[in-house]
Amino acid sequence: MKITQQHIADLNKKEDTLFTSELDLITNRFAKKGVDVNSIIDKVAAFQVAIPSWALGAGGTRFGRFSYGGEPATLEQKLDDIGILHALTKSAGAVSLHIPWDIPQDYKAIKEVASGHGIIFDAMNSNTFQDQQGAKESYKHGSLSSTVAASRDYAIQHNLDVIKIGEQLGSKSLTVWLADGSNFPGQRNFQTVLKHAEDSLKSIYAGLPADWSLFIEYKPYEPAFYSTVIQDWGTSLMLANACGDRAYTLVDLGHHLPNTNIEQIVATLMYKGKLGGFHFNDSKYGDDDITVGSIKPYPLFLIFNELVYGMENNPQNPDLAWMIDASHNTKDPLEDLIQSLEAILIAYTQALLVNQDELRAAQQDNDVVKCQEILQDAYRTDVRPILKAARQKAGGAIDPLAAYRSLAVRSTLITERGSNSKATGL
Ligand SMILES: [Mn+2]
Repeated sequence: MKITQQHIADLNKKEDTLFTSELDLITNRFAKKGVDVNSIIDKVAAFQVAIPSWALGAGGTRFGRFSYGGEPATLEQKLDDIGILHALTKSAGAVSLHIPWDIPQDYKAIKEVASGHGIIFDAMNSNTFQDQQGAKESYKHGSLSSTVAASRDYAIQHNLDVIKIGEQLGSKSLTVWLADGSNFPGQRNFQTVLKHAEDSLKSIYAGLPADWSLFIEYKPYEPAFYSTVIQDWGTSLMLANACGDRAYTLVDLGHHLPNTNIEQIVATLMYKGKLGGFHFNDSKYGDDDITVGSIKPYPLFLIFNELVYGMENNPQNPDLAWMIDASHNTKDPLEDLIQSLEAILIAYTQALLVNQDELRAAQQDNDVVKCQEILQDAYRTDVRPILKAARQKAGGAIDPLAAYRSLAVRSTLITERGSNSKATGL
C-alpha cells in the first residue's frame, strides 16, 4: 500500500480548518513575548526522526508475543510501512536498521525502495546480545567485554561487518548497545570487563570510516540484573572519550533508573560536545518501551528544553541522530508510532516556544518563580495547531492518525500480507 499526494490532499480538504484560527491566537500571543511562531513551524516541519526496522511489528515480552496482522515480513515491506508513516507525518524520513535482522539481499533495490519513500538510512545497530543460528562463538557470557577472547573478537568483527553494510546504504553511524553484565556478585571482575569493553570499542572505532560516528548507548540493568558493563552516561562518555572525537554517548529515555534527571545529563553531554544520539520512548517502571509522552510528558518537555538550548548554543555538539526505540505490544505499531511522533513534536515545539533570552535573564536575577512560569507557560500551551500547520506545509496529513484510519491502512495491509505475518525483532 502506498499513500499518494492525492490521498493526503483529499483528506486535508475535509479537515476542520478551526486550527488556523487557533494558530493565529498562539502566533499573536507569543509574538508579544518575542517568539516567532512562523519560524517554529519551519523547524517543526524539518524535524525528522528515524524509525527502527524492528518497531514495525508487534512487540512482545518474555511471556509472549501477539501478532497484530499485516506485519512486514521483509525489509522492503518495513520500508513501505515507514513510507506510510512518512507520507502521513512528513517527520519519519529515516530508518535505523538492525543487523542481522535486516541484512539487505539486494542493496540497489533496497536503496531504491527507500528513496522512493523519501527515506534515508540513519544509524546502523549491531546485535551482540543474542546468538544467531550457526554462530561460531557465543555471547552467553558477554560480547565486547567477554572473558573469552574469541567471543570478543567475534563481536568486534560483527560490528565491523555492520559498518560495511551501512556503508553500502549511505548510513554514517553505528550504534552499539551492550547487554554485557553479570547476574551475581563476584561473577565478574568489574575492571577487567570494562577494560575489555574499552579495548573492543577502540578496535571498532579504528575500523570506522572517516565520515562515520560511533554512538555508545548505556543502560543500568536488564538483561543482567546485578551489573551492566556500560551502565550509565558517565561510563559511556568515558568510553567515547577513550575512542576518539567521533565517538559519542547515546541517551535512551528508558535506560535510566527512576527519577533520574535526564535533562541535566543531556545538558552536560552537549556542553562537552558528546551527545550523538537520542532514543525516544516512555516508561513507568523501567525500560518499558511504551509510547513517547504517554506517561511523563513534562520531563520530556524539560529534556527538549535542554536539547533546544544545546542545538542553538553548542556548535561543538554534532546534529543529533533521533530515533524512536519503543515496542508495541498491544497497539497497531503504525498507530503507536504516529502517536510517538506527535508527542516528540509537541515537546519539541513547546521547548521552541520558550523565550531563552527571557529565561536567562530571570535565571540571572534568581527570579525562581519567573523561571518556572516561563517554562510552564510554554508547556501548558496546546501546540497542536503548530504541528498541523507544519505538516500541512510539508505536504503531510493535517491529522495523521485520522488519515491512517480513514484510509483503512491496517486492514489493507492485512489483506496484502495476511493476518499471520510476523516481523523480525524482539
Ligand atoms: Mn535504545
